[in-house]
Amino acid sequence: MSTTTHRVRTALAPASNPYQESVADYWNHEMNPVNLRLGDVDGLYHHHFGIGDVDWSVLHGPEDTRDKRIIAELHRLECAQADFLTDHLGTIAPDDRLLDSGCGRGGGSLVANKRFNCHVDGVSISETQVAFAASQAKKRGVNDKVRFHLKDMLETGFETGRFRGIWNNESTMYVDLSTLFAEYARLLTCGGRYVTITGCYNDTYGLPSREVSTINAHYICDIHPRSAYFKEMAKNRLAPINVVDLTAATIPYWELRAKSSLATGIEDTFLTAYKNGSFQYLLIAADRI
Ligand code: GPP
Ligand code: MG
Repeated sequence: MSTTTHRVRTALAPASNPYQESVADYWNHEMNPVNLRLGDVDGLYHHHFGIGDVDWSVLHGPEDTRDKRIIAELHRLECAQADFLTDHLGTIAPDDRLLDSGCGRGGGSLVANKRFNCHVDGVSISETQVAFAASQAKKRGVNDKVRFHLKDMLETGFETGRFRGIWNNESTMYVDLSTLFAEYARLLTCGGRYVTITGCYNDTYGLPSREVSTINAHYICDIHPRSAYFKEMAKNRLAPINVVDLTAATIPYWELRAKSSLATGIEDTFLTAYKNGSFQYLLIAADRI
């Protein structure tokens, strides 16, 4: 029976092994209000965390609109994170192509298209996410330039040199970096830009802390050490141009989220991991040389 299930799923999705199938299954069924209700604010559905100072006044005022104020504030901080990533993609022309690698429900692709009026391809191994993202692009009337594909970021099948820019917004912890960056070295045009915002474990702490292990178990991922990003970039023609430690900037987001009715239970773990120095939230931008 389980063999049959496995065979049917493999035929539908590009997930290439049981691990990827379990990740696809998580995202196919994920319906957290902290993602859906924030996205409902303006139709930008994100799957990343926020940065910047919190307006703590949202906790005060009428009780019946408290949730609404907190949702708007958390969404503002997640949108600020998406804007910050987009700022690091460099100069992008309307004819250029970008790859949103691990696109989730597609919010980041819409942000980049709005900023540059460029082509964006988003890829995910979750059928549900791809369908949701495509419907959002259609709703906004940008589906001529923003397209979503059921594809494995490690082996996209896109042609060599297609992209002026590629980003991962909190999705590199689902894949092997050496395979990933080899694919990006192939997909990026020479001089193209790669940007990632990621949670990584801090090499100076030692090995992954209890909190990092808890985060891995929560999202079924495998958080890499900070050093692995630079080691694998250097091996794959990606030369870092910017590294920004966003750890302090993301803590207020988690503090507000922990106080909200949308908390999923992982908030205190993130706060402890950031505060004990075992975990860092980084932006890394690199040029394809
Ligand atoms: C964000 O997604 C989280 C991930 C993509 C995985 C882990 C990220 C790290 C930085 C370790 P989400 O928005 O769906 O998560 P949540 O439901 O908790 O808001
Ligand atoms: Mg979220």
